Amino acid sequence: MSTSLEESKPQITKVQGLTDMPVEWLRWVDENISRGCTPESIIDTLVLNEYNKEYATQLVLRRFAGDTSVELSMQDHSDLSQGYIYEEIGVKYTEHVVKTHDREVNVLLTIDQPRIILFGNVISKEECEQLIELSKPKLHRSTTVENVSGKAEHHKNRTSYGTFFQINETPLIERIDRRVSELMQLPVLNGEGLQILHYQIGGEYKPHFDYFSPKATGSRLHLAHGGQRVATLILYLNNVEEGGETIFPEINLKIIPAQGNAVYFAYTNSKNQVDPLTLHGGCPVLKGEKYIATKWMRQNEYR
Ligand code: PD2
Ligand code: ZN
Repeated sequence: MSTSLEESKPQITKVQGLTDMPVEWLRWVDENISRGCTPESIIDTLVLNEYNKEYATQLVLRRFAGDTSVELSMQDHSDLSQGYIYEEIGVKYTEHVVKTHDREVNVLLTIDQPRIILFGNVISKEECEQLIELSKPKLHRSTTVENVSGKAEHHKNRTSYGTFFQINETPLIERIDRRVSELMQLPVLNGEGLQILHYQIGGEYKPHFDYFSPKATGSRLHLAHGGQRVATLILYLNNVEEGGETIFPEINLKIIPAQGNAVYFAYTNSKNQVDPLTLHGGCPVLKGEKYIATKWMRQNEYR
């Protein structure tokens, strides 16, 4: 992360409370976002430069979400208490067992804000093993989306190896695509292809959002096909001896990978707002290895 703001530093008002952020610092925040820095690292630097933590957090999360209009004056700050409007988006199960066409899935944990569900028994041990074996010959270093150009790039924030399957590519993928679509209550065709990810020791995916930053120029290309991403399902294909948890740092939630379980989260409402509380990451694997399958669902049919 670049922190070379030495020349502009003297002009910066050191604040204890909330105030406007000088444009040089706003530019610095945006540059570091497009470079792929984590929100935490940017916030930490702002705090080191005596910005109020809450102010810095709100500003950085908003700009990550693409809201570059916020200069966060004192008046603006009153809006922050409202922020993302929670609607009845995504899936909400009241029953403890959900029946899909071929499998009964357990609901293990639910959170409303942000909308998160932990499922158990989503996929069998045999299916997990088959997915892993099918993916092995075609795993490649994973990429991230660069905010300005929208191009896929290798990035130190994401050190997994992955591959995508086409929708309904094989009978196994077809069965899982259908089950996942039933659980997520969105059409199979709204899904991006099932992605398999493999993390070796030290492999991680630093905290990020799965949605495309609504105002970043690099998002345009991605939003043009199928619209915004609305929800994610991460299926755990093996048990990890140590590390490899999926974390939601904004709400201090850590999901331990357990074969057959899956974590669901939804983040886009009908106003096209995206929920910054769904910031999430994959912790470094400390012992063993980690395989997951990820399904990203779009607003519309994805092609
Ligand atoms: O591997 C994970 O736990 C993880 C964490 C964050 C996967 C993803 N995001 C993803 O595939 O989007
Ligand atoms: Zn993710």
